[in-house]
Amino acid sequence: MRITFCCTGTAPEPWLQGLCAALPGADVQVWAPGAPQADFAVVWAPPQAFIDEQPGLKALFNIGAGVDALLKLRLPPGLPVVRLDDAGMSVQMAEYVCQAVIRHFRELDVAEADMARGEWQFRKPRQRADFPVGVMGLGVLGSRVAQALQTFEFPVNGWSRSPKAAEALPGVRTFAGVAQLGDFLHSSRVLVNLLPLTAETDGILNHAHLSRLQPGGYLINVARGAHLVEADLLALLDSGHLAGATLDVFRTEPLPAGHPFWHHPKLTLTPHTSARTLRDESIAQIARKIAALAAGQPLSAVAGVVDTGLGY
Ligand code: NDP
Ligand code: OXD
Repeated sequence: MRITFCCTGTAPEPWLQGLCAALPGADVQVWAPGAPQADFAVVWAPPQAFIDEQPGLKALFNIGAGVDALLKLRLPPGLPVVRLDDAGMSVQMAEYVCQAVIRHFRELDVAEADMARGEWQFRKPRQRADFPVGVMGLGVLGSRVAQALQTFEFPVNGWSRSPKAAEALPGVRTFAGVAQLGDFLHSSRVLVNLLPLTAETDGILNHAHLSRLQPGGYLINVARGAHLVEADLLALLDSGHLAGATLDVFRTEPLPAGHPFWHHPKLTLTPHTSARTLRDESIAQIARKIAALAAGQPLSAVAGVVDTGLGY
């Protein structure tokens, strides 16, 4: 079995060693133009030339959860695309989002600024009930985040494309589809975005939607920069309808010098780091799936197969 590795911006050696160790007997090579045909590919943002030169692939394994960049390429019809299914990302996302919600709710940012100025000030405790958190996207990451927020006793709402059974997310008030988006937003003060970037969700964090959040709203965008209409966020921060935002992802990454987000007093920024791809966990997961497919198991036996029509 031949496996080709084509991951832009990733040092290949440790991945090759890990894949070879997990799949003894497999021939694992870094892709270069003109490389021999492989059975399976492990990819992140590969060039179109890679896809065009590898028509014999049986499946593409993406070393991330989001496949928006991969699906922009012209892929052969029917080529299975498999994304990372958690692989250690959901716990990272849960800790990142909980810290952002708690930092805002407990006004820890304000306390840190006070102390930096040498001011010792107590503030009146705020009511948790006044900070319902809405999680957009109730998949692998969003559902873990929704559960984690409940351990801190925040009221939690969740929104997805298809309705969720009550027992799937106990304690979470769920909403589904475009018809219930307005009610979901209106019921939330803090909004966490964990949607995939698709034709339907591009620009979904826009003025019309963000202004439906309760007054003093707060945005946490940990999915993709293109979900957010940046000028609309700035306008709602200026008007005071939104109290602030924590942003981990941006339309252009790295965030360009001089961008108005850089020194905005109401924004907390991190460099696309809320849930990192963990190499060992990812190699173990991908190797298990490749072994299953190579042994003749059906695609339905593998978690994380992307519906390329839906875009996630
Ligand atoms: P999943 O595919 O498991 O979950 C996607 C969720 O979004 C599902 O609940 C789905 O609904 C919902 N959804 C999709 N389209 C719509 C729509 N049009 N309207 C309403 N809901 C919709 O993805 P993951 O949880 O694994 O990952 C989510 C995203 O997080 C990734 O696509 C990626 O962009 C981002 N990410 C960011 C990282 C970072 O470091 N910042 C790291 C990893 C991921 P349904 O349940 O009905 O299918
Ligand atoms: C991912 C990411 O999609 O790191 O996995 O953003």
